Amino acid sequence: MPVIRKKLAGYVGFANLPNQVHRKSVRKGFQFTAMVVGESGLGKSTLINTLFNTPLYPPKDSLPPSAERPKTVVIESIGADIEENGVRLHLTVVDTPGFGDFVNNDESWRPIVENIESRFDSYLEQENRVNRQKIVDNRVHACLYFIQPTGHSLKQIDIEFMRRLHTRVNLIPIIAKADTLTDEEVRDFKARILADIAYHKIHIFQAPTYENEDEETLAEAAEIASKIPFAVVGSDSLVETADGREVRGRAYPWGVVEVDNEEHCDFVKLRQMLVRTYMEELREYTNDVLYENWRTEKLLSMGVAQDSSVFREINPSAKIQEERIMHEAKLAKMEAEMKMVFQQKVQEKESKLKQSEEELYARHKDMKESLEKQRTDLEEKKRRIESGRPLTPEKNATKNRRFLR
Ligand SMILES: Nc1nc2c(ncn2[C@@H]2O[C@H](COP(=O)(O)OP(=O)(O)O)[C@@H](O)[C@H]2O)c(=O)[nH]1
Ligand SMILES: [Mg+2]
Repeated sequence: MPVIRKKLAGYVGFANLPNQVHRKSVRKGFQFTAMVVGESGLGKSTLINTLFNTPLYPPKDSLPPSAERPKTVVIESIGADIEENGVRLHLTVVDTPGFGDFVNNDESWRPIVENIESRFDSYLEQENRVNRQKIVDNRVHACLYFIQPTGHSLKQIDIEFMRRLHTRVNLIPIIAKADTLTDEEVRDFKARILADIAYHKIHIFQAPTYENEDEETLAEAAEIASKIPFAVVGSDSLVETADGREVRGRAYPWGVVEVDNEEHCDFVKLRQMLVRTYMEELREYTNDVLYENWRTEKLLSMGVAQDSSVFREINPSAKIQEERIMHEAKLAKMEAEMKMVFQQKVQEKESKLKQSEEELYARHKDMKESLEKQRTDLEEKKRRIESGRPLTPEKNATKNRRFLR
């Protein structure tokens, strides 16, 4: 499975992610893995290229008729590092060419389930390591399931696939090549697909709504939800419209179907859901529900009884609270350390001052003493002069004697 690394250009929309998540993940960058499933020729590769605004998939080499076609579903993944407004995203697209292309497709879903579970396995294995700092999250966060634009209803293989996969991955059903259907056909087809999905109790990804959200957010969520299954048109080339605009789209004798025009298809809404609005929700649901359920099943099947004190559910608000407490403790520690350093400095300064004060005092004392001595000496001299006695008796005595002579 070769991983191709590319620097991508062009606006995708995930720079909006900081609004969705913790700053920490922004610094580290995101890992997001999307899987595309559907029969060959439904436009999977084209849509991925359209979605990420880049030729992630090179044009297909058409196989010569004599060539041996693979007999199983081949799973390939392509990776790309995208950066937008300083937000890094490591995107992996898992493609499943060959799905549904066989005479007997009864087990087409099996290699895909195995692939998804082996990614859970790898995550579990990393979680169990002593050092869990560098966990690489290769779990599939969203699975775009391409439905053939028949205009009838879901086929057996679609139902089978979704039934097998809905407990393991966020399913996002998509009507491929919607430009081959009229608006009316799309509307009816959508209704029938949703009815089938409900009838078979298939769980597709539903955007969560929270209380106390503003009207705009609620309206956006409702708008996105109303488009499921997204009827999409993919194109990696630009075409000219009748009014002379260059757009991504598909040209027909009767006109141009524009990929980025919400009147023409649901591509913009799909991208909005996948990348801008719900990338973090998809990651969270994968981690908290899909992966957690798989892990519990796996551990139970291995005979490990669930100890609720060990496998406690991760509650996001409790986690934020925990992080906040830890952050506050860190701040308090820093403050205490700073206080200590400050006190030490003050003490040093004080003892230095005291020392120089003592020195000054000693000098002052010396000077005062010597001044005192000088003063008493002078007073003594003064008294002697006043009393007429010689200042220095012995010396003056000889002098006087000489004088007297
Ligand atoms: N009409 C129409 N054709 C498309 C659309 N998307 C892709 N195609 C064409 O369908 C063919 C198969 O596309 P490809 O992306 O290779 O399909 P994949 O096998 O599912 O990966 C190509 O000729 C595409 O140009 C679409 O939205 N509408
Ligand atoms: Mg392809």
